[in-house]
Amino acid sequence: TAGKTITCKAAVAWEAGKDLTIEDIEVAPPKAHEVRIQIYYTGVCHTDAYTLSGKDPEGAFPIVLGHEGAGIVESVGEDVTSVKVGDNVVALYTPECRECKFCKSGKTNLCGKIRATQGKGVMPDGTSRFKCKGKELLHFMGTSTFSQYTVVADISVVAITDKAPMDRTCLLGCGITTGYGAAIITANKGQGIEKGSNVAVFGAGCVGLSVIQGAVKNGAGKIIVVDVNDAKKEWAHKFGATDFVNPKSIGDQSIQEKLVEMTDGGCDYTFDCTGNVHVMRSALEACHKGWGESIIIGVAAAGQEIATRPFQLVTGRVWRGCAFGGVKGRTQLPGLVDDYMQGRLMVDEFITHRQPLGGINEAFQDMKAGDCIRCVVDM
Ligand code: NAD
Ligand code: AHE
Ligand code: ZN
Repeated sequence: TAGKTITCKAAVAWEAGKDLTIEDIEVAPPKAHEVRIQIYYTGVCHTDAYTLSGKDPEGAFPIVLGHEGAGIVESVGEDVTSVKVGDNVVALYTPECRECKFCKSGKTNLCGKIRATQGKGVMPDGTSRFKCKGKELLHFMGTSTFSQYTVVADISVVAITDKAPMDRTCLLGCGITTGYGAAIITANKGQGIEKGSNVAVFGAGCVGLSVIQGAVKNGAGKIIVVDVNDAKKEWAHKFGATDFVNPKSIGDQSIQEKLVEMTDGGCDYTFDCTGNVHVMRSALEACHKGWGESIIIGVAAAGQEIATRPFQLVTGRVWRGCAFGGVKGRTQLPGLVDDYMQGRLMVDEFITHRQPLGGINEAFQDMKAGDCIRCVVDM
């Protein structure tokens, strides 16, 4: 198949707000510095639903969504040296070129090399590798994992051990890595949460539960989970939370007052894993005066803004945020896979639902129901 166009099935989003449709699409061969991957499994993340909803200012259609995928390299274009045919890989929506200003800064995992074209839904040369019914389809987040074959830049993929099951490793392509990395890398300016820190995690979905795992790993003190869904209490404790608070069940007290009371003055670290801007404010204001740090992970729709009194920052609280947990995918993801293989990182536990590719719209429905942590789609 190398060098030839492949026709395969993909879930296509033709329009915002509409169901995806399974189509036969044509996937062109990879050009120089590109890799064609056969996707075996993909997770469905809230960010896919966010872009499909039409609320993403970068969202354009028709598009092949999906960014939490694992598969095997089918072919490579010229000058690709980082992966080879047959490698088991995870797609990286946060690439790592190791040569741009961002990559060399040592201060961030955001890579600047292809961000502009990635945001426009095209490959680095400005064109698409996908076609359906004579129309070009856009790429999504440089990954487009809702297709049986996809083409990505060589800096947007990492090889991992073939011993790890791909129906699990796909989840390291976004949700799990994002929360875990936010706790062990992004917090405390790249150092991660210190031992004994009191932590609050707002939202116990895949991302929030992964923050808990990172907090446990770094020896946090209290790990308080805040969620409006009481069914998340059991989940929170399973992953190592020490306390659970439903903000709807604390009477007249605000959630920030409650957390400040529970932690003798405020949390050392709080994490927004909801994407709700009001929650983000509570998370900041639940921080300890003088040093408490709040990390925004949730993605909020276009037009939404965060607010707080500047006094909150004047008195030492810090607002921070991250994409992909601050993790440098090509350098650090293989280590996370090892952690999983050695039993140091829970992954299997996140999979509550499964669907075949034909059931991908049900996967979106599953995700919106309160009992789903992650739905894995078998491509
Ligand atoms: P999820 O829907 O599975 O989990 C969100 C949780 O928040 C749910 O348990 C829900 O009950 C809870 N919640 C909702 N409103 C709440 C409120 N007002 N107070 C407290 N809890 C509330 O979502 P997820 O997959 O874990 O993703 C969480 C967010 O992170 C989404 O916005 C997603 O788009 C974003 N995300 C960001 C990155 C990144 O790199 N920054 C990566 C992945 C996901
Ligand atoms: N296009 C959106 C931004 C969405 C967003 O923030 N995406 C995160 C990853 S979410 C994964 O589930 C991200 O990587 N951000 C950094 C970046 O460079 O996009 C919008 O609102 O414009
Ligand atoms: Zn995601």
